[in-house]
Amino acid sequence: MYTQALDIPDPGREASLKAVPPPTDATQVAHQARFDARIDADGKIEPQDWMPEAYRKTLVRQISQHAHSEIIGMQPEGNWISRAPSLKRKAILLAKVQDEGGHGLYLYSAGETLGTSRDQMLDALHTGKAKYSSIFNYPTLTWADVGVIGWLVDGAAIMNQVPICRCSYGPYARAMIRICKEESFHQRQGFESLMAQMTGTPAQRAMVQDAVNRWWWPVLAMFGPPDADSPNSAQGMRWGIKRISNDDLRQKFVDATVPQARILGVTLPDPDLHWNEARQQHDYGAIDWDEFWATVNGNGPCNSERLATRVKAHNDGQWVRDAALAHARKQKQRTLKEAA
Ligand code: BYC
Repeated sequence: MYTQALDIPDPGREASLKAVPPPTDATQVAHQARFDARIDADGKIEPQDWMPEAYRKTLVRQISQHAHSEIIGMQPEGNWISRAPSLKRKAILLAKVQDEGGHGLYLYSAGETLGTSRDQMLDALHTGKAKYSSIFNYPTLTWADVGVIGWLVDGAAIMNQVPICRCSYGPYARAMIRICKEESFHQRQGFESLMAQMTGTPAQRAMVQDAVNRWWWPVLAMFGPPDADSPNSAQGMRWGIKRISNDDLRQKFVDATVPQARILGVTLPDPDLHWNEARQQHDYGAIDWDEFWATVNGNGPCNSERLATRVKAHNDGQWVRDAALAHARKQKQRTLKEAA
């Protein structure tokens, strides 16, 4: 359903941008030149390789935010597990939410290869310093929301994440390959669940339409600010971390989703959404960026609830971490005793 094609922008476009900050001595210059050559050749940077501090910092920022999004993203759907309408839907939802937790763990591991500990990343999340995707600060009011998250939120996530499979940082790129395969299943189960609801009663169809109306705009904003207002894009593209811009991904998503909405029989809530014959793409209406920034900055409908739930889960799990550490200490002592 989603293309694996990667329309990488014209390499000449960012040719004048170089990694920041500029190197300070001859050794640094040589390291930087090797790094730039590897990036220019579309090669991979691995954890043991020299890399500019700004590249490392950008990756820690993006990978940890991505991991946090997966972990916080378990909540909106997780609270429907006990209310799923059948055993089949419950089993699917359990597997999906568990997958999201797994994605968070692969991504924390990828982040750790850059020299930042999991505790540091979690601390940044729990103290509100780190960002996570704006989309998970919206409530799931009905069962249809769960299907819409699969169809639209996972659909947008795939669109954004497939290009990251070719990210210049090896551990992140490799983690994304497995994650994208699982996201693909998530997207299809969401579509299939909505299809079942759309062939149900008028009330069920209305419930799906209502969920689409509430999620459509936040999903479009999920791709990030317009390119002109995206401070990290140019450097991210130069480093091969980001392959396709926020606006280009958003456009690809709109173009892929319109025919799917038609098949489902739902209306996308945008009177300005039209096929533009000249551009061979859809035009769409204005996104409310004030709402996006308010949500990103902690003032969305569920920000405090999401963070409080996450911090409580972490604190409630302290005894498990303590027990695991105590067990590891005992094992070590036993091994030392046996060796003595
Ligand atoms: N929400 O310069 P920009 C999933 C921030 S979860 C919040 O364009 P960049 C799933 C941005 O961080 C998958 N903040 O930034 C799980 C930056 O602030 P900082 C989630 C956002 O990095 C459960 C500022 O705005 N996917 O699939 O070049 C159930 C300026 O932006 C958002 C990922 O995490 C946002 N939506 O591009 C179901 C993908 N957008 O950091 C599904 C990985 C922007 O400078 N991340 N900001 O303070 C990325 O691809 C990029 O980081 C972004 C932003 C496209 C998100």
